[in-house]
Amino acid sequence: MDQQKLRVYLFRIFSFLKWILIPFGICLVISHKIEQTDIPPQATFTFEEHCKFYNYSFEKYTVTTDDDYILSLYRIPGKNPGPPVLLIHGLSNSANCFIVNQCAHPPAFILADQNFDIWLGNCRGSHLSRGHKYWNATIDEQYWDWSFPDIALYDLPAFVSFVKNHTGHEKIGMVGHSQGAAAILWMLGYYPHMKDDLAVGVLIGTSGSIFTSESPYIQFLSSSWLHFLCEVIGINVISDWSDDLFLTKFIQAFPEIAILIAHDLYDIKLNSGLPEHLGTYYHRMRGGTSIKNLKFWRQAVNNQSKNPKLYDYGPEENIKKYGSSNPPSINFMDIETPLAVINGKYDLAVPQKDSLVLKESIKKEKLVFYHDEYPHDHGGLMFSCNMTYFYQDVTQLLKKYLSQ
Ligand SMILES: *[C@@H]1O[C@H](CO)[C@@H](O)[C@H](O)[C@H]1NC(C)=O
Ligand SMILES: *[C@@H]1O[C@H](CO)[C@@H](O)[C@H](O)[C@H]1NC(C)=O
Ligand SMILES: *[C@@H]1O[C@H](CO)[C@@H](O)[C@H](O)[C@H]1NC(C)=O
Ligand SMILES: *[C@@H]1O[C@H](CO)[C@@H](O)[C@H](O)[C@H]1NC(C)=O
Ligand SMILES: CC(=O)N[C@H]1CO[C@H](CO)[C@@H](O)[C@@H]1O
Repeated sequence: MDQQKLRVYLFRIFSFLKWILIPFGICLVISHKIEQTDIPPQATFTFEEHCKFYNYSFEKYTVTTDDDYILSLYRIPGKNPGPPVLLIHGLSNSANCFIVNQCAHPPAFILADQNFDIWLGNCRGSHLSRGHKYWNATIDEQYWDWSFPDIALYDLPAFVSFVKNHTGHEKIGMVGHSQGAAAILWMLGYYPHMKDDLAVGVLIGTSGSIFTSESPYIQFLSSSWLHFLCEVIGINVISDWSDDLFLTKFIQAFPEIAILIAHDLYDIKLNSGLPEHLGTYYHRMRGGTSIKNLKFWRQAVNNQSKNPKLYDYGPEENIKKYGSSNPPSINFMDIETPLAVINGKYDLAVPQKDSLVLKESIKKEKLVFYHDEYPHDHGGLMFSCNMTYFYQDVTQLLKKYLSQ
């Protein structure tokens, strides 16, 4: 081989290799940067550590539902515990969402400071609530055979009953965010007699029946191809919590990308938040939810109805499960408990027009408060740097109805 040929040969090899070496080098540099990124201690606190750090007392209980799920229920009694208030978190989340705000006093602490006895439920599927009498969530597929109506009709009543028994209070207050607020609504629509247990339900950032979410993330989670893909691969749980910190560090290392991705649920500019908080929110907030639950929400999106239905298995299976070819439906007009509806005007996940439908779906005399103009988006209702404005209203409502 003469030198000329060798040179051409080497040149070709190099031209080819650069397509591998350059991206490989870039990946190395990026992953090094991510590895070297520091994350704040709050990002990895447990719920208990978080309470301790901010000097709030913490208690933990377990509650078994009528369908054998074993859930964790947290309590922040505050210094001078008065009437109990039960907080319910949203989709694929956990009780963490009520304490993790990094730039303002978080909701659970605001209410504890006002001498409410704060209880926080962790609904089934959340990584803080994976117990079951018979199934192991890690290995038994059956554990994940549930959807939203099961949270509303089993988890919430179990929490309410436990809190009432433990505190001896006849009636408690409830506050829910997003899916958690919808669960309160469904529970009360299905069990109107629970007016005897609840003094007031405060529904934050929820749409009730009509569900036309404009958030790309929510649309992604409810897309049929995603559910199909998960079924094919055999995944039962999505958006799960993990103790791996790679993505958290990635968010911390590349805040511009994180801000862009978070934008549709939590717009940093709107909420005057700091990019370095995003990693903490991301790590602490993922709870995990079942694919069946996402399928349920797709059904809800597809069958827009003022009287929403329980999970639709198809006519034949419905007869076996429910005794009729159509799933039972919920009528919010049956609700006899005072309700407050609170929404943000920049919320893409629950647009104002959905909120207005909810307003019309509840008996006028039971809708004791309605405000859909708070200057927040969906995440801002929990993590805005200015929580005083609307939490003053929440506190006043709870005081008014719990002192009766
Ligand atoms: C918690 O209390 C300790 C002791 O009183 C105090 O030093 C600390 O600053 C408090 N922490 C917070 C976050 O307020
Ligand atoms: C569930 O199964 C996993 C994997 O086999 C195991 O590590 C875990 O201890 C089990 N959990 C319980 C509560 O038995
Ligand atoms: C609360 O007390 C009632 C009456 O004693 C009992 O039936 C119910 O199971 C209790 N609920 C819980 C969650 O402990
Ligand atoms: C909080 O928001 C309210 C309502 O938008 C506003 O009036 C108030 O000035 C804000 N407070 C701060 C500290 O930004
Ligand atoms: C009860 C009802 O109308 N169910 C329909 C909801 O939408 C799905 C499509 O996602 C239909 O298959 C159901 O029949």
